[in-house]
Amino acid sequence: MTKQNASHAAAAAGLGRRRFINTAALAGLAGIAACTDKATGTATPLAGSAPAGGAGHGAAGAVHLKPGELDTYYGLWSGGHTGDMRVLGLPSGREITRIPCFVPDALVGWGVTNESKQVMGTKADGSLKYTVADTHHTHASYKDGNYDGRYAWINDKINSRIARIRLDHFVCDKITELPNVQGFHGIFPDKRDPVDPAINYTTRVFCGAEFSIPLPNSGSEDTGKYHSLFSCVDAESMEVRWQVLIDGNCDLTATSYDGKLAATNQYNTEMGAKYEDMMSSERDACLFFNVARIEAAVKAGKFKTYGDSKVPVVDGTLAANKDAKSALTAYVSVPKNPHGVNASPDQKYFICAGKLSPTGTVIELAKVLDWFDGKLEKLDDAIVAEVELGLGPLHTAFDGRGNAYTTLFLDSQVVKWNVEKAIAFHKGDKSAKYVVDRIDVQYQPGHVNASQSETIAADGKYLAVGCKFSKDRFLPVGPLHPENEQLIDISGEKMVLLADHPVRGEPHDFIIFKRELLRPKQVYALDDFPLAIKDPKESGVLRNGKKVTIKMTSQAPAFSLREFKLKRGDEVTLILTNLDKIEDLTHGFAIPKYNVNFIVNPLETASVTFVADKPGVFWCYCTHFCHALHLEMRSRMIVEA
Ligand code: CUK
Ligand code: CUA
Ligand code: CA
Repeated sequence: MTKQNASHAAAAAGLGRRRFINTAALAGLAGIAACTDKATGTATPLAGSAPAGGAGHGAAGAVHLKPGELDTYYGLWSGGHTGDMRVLGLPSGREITRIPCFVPDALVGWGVTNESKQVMGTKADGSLKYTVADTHHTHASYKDGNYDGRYAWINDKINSRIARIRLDHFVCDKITELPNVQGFHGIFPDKRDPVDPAINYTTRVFCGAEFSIPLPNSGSEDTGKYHSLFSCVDAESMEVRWQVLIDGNCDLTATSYDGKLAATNQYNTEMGAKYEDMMSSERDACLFFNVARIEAAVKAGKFKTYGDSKVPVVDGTLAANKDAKSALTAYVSVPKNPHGVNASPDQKYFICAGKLSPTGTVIELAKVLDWFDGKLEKLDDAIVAEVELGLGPLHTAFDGRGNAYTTLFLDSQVVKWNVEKAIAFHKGDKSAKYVVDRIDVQYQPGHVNASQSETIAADGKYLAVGCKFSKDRFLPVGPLHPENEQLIDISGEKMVLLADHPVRGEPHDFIIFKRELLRPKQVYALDDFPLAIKDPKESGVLRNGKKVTIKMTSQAPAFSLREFKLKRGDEVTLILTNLDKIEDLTHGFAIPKYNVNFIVNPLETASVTFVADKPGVFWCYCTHFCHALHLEMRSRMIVEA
């Protein structure tokens, strides 16, 4: 089959296959007795080449931890529409916590306290700028090619924001809104500095914008003038360092281990406004960025700015980057509306999954660098393999033993394939059997990730698959199903399905890392908070006209102020420091009818600001169970009319 035919076949089969799967699943429900594995009770409506359940396999026991037994891996899961990051323990799949980022959270008072509102961003009247989000991708900071446990980042596609999570406290401490873009999607930190060898850790985070817009965004209908930008955010300051104006759009993002290259796959090189136009070409691109050259261009003043933004924007369009020796960007042609781009742990390749083409494309990074150096004449020769994998390939993970695992959205499978064998096959060795195994998943899988996958320490133990549908996998709960996250044992030659766990929609992406790499602190330091009230004796009500500051501390089972008096109309800021310093001794503080509730962890300080507009007596109470006298832990707010 020629590449062109293959793409057509895939696109056509794709639309048909999806219909088939949906009806097949329904048929599966109707005829469940006929297709239920008696031993496991697992419905297997899809016929496949691999067992759908882990029956009879010793590995299945691995996910059932005994009470009190700890997981061996952390999973950082994107929270989807809930705008948070979820922390799972693996292999159990237990959700341990959620870290609110973009959307208010009632447990901790995220979006209620002044400190969290400052991180989230407010309007002039003090209310939150945004209260919706759509997170897709989460990645963590690196040192020497492995996770270093400092930070994680997560994107909000709706409002083009990037949030940073401090992994010492598991809290979001900064959010940046990217200028000049819409549909910020892919995200990936760099793994070292391209110029200074001493900087062997993450200092940049790359962000791809999926939608193209007019610059400035004037509301123009002429899509010929629309643009996407690729952004670089400083990992420490979280300011946008620079952006690149490109042809086509961005989607997912990957970075090389030497820090020299970042890339994004492009599915809309056509710059179409309708999906038919976006899939009209047989090939799109994987777009590479030469990080050192871009930063040199910025330094030399070769940039523009747009509108109010001061961020330097360099020209990465095709026309301006024809000369390899000075090019900032390189557009490598890959088949039809590619999806994920992933960096192999051997540091050599980026793999682009074909989506509308049934292929995976392997791009050798050394050859892309050769092109930039003028040593490789044809950029497309950087492609060392383009092999058929199955229908609807989306994302790829790695086991550190030379194998790649790619999700096939339309085939509802994960395919395990050997990268070097695929390269041999592509070179002409037709005896090279690069497909090692296939496993059916339930159902259509999007993201996939393996333990430590995109690090030099990929350990090939577990593979998690984010399945977009969960028909007949869990107890019915009405029209909205959870997604089905499946865990697969990849330690052997054949993949073995270990477990399903439901997650609230829709995570998209996640990373899995060894628990030793994270050493979170359980208790804050008082000095972490400038407003900290270090001694209960500092408590009190300070009045300055209508402005009132209440200082309070908590020590189980009491707040330092048993009551406090306000006048109607006072503008109140209440500061609460939890002086309990014992691990896990958290207090809450709720004010009825004032829409206030937040928590303070051991030695944490938080504040809220409100107008005392309702006269009366209000029992402020502790909302977090802390003590046998938890219910008695209160303070009385008296607002005089
Ligand atoms: S995208 Cu969702 S399955 Cu946003 Cu990473 Cu591929
Ligand atoms: Cu303090 Cu409950
Ligand atoms: Ca396209």
